[in-house]
Amino acid sequence: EGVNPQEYTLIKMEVVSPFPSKMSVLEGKKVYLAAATLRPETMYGQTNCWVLPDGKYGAFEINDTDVFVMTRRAALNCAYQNLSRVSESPTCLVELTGQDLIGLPLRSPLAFNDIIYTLPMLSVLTDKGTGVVTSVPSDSPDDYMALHDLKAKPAFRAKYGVKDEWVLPFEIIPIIHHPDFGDKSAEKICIDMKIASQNDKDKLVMAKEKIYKGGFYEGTMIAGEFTGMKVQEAKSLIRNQLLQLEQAVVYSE
Ligand code: A2H
Repeated sequence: EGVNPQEYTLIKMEVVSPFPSKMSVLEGKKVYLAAATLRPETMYGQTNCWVLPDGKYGAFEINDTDVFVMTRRAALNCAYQNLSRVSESPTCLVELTGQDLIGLPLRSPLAFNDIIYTLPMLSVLTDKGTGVVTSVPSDSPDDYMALHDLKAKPAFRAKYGVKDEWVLPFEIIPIIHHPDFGDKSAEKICIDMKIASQNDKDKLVMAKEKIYKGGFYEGTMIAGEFTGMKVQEAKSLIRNQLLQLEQAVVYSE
């Protein structure tokens, strides 16, 4: 936030019913975890969704049918961007914690996995975007290390009530060829730099600096409808398609 507004694409990750008891008041509505991304062209590689376990979220009315789960801060921004049933006033149908959301099964646009799960990531910020992040471990070092931690550490899964079947079957999906780091650039840089966990913040900052520019400006799509196209060109086509099919909305802050 500040003087330069950031424009995100909010990906509508649909919560599959039946809903858990804490969300039963939402039954009959279309409920989405609204994930803020700057890289809509990576959505083919989604393996899961991230929330902050201690974070505060709510289920907010967007219009007569749709409900978005996100932070209240994001819902207030939405209410000034035509993304609220009542203009300029968010309506919260139920308050939820990140922990309440863990394990929710989701259907997410463009994902090759039919169902993906909501999982804990400790680096999710609740004062950026919606506090909901979609996970693409092939191309995001943060996502790669957070999924790696859950896969490698049964005690970490147990701490947050994460079932094995929400994590272990999900493989890294190659979606972008990076000229220097290959087809799973985030995995390669994390292994090369011997990053130990999602808490290895300084190394993760360096890892991101090393791969992001090349992946975006010189990368090539190797999955989906735009296979063979430069990432930079595919981005706007994929984004427009998501917006047109109402699988995503524009959000600024
Ligand atoms: B991006 P910027 Cl594959 N807390 O989406 C932590 N991270 C958040 C967040 C939050 N509240 N909200 C969004 N993000 C992540 C995909 C992706 C992203 C890939 C590669 C790079 C990348 C899959 N995760 O971002 O600080 C989201 O992750 C590189 C910048 O606003 C979002 O886009 O610049 C990105 O951070 C927004 O970061």
